[in-house]
Amino acid sequence: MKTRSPRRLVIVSARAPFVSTPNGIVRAPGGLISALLPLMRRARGTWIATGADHDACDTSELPFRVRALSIPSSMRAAWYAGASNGALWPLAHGFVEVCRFQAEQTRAYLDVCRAAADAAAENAPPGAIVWIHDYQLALVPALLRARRPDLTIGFFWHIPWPAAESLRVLPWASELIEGLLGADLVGLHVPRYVRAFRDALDELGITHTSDGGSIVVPRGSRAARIEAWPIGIDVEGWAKLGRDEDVAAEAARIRADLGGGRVLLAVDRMDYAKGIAERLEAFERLLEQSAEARERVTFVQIGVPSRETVPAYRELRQRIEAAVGRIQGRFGALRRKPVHLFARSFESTELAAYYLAADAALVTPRRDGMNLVAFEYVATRPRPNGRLLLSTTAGAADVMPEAHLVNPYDDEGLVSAIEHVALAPETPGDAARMDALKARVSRLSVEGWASDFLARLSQVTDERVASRAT
Ligand code: ADQ
Repeated sequence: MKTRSPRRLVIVSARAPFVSTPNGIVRAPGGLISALLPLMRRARGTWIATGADHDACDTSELPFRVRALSIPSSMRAAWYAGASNGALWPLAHGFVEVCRFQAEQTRAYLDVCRAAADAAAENAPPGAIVWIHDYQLALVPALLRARRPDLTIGFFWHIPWPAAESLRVLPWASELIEGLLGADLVGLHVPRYVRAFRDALDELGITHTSDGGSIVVPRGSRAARIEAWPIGIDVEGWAKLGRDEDVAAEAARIRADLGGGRVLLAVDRMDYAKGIAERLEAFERLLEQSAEARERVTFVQIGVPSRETVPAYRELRQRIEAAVGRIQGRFGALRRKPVHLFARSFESTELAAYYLAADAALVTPRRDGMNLVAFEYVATRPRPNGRLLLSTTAGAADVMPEAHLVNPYDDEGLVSAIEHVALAPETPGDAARMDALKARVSRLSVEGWASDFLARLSQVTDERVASRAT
């Protein structure tokens, strides 16, 4: 698709592009921020962040503005730890039993969305493009549309779209959908989620039509479109790290330190949806069953702590640490540690060294909107070696069919899939799979994703204006 530099752009997200650290203000981690920053620099627009710290928003030296909203801490907790991560997140990932719906939290969610919509309305010049991100801000499109019908509004939902059956338990499902339909274009990662969105519209009796792969929902004189826009990563950035001599030397040191056997790697935010505890338990069963695994296989789990104000996340951390301690106690020896857990954030050079060092990456979330680690592992490897084990329930599985796919809910299947990627003798088929995966990932650049989404947003709005004029 032809890309053009977006003009008059406003981005609304829970996270700010910068964070304060003990070493000063630095760019927030993650590919999304890296993709949006160059667009924002060119557009000289405004970035509105609802969950940011104010110190990190003094951007007088930048060609764009960052506005952190002042949200009282109790409201912020009810919106973020409550409605967003205690209700919408588990709902979208199929953990309905974990969901807690509390009226006070729903009110806070609405209040934060309203504050974000007000800030966008005040900061957007006439006819500007506003791009809103993620499930923490799903009501913003309709609230903003009511205040500023002149704007072009895009929304991207980064997590799975919930099945209609799950969505039925959300007391404000209809408000959620109506909130999103305030946008001109709603992006989801894969066509499977677009189909689930269509089911939700059917459940609520909302009229819609199909146009190719997109759903069109008439809303008065305009329409909202729902489409699949698979996100990517900074492919060249990761590939460059993979070719770096220092990174390669560090990878060799890691392998040597781990004893020279087979190395399995997992990298996640510590989140129950990522299946970390179940993966460790499956690895434990593999060690029970296989003497070869006990002798030769080491599993490295890198897990950055996350959302620790939410009880389910604190419990998860304990479960993970208990599993690691148990495995070590049962199968470890003075000079042999079968599992290593790093519960902290890594620099990208460090991560790249681990990606290079690993014979296989275990990307086995219970459910995941996409999963960027699967892409990063593949992109970092200079040669077509290594194996990727990937859950069928991650969005990434839809765009990486050559991975070793596994159903993470099939306990025995998970153990044998881990055994296969760890120990099966290498065949020419392995290189062919990795070559195919590398070709797929090379087409998934996050910068292209962001500029193509914005170009599509301008296009659907131009079509609307043209059809009104005829
Ligand atoms: P996340 O749930 O955060 O994103 P994911 O897509 O895996 O999940 O991205 C995690 C990112 O954090 C990766 O870039 C990874 O390198 C990095 N990371 C993880 N652990 C780290 C550590 N210890 N140190 C440093 N970096 C670490 C949400 C959705 C996903 C979707 C993305 C993008 O839940 O499904 O793919 O948004 O839309």
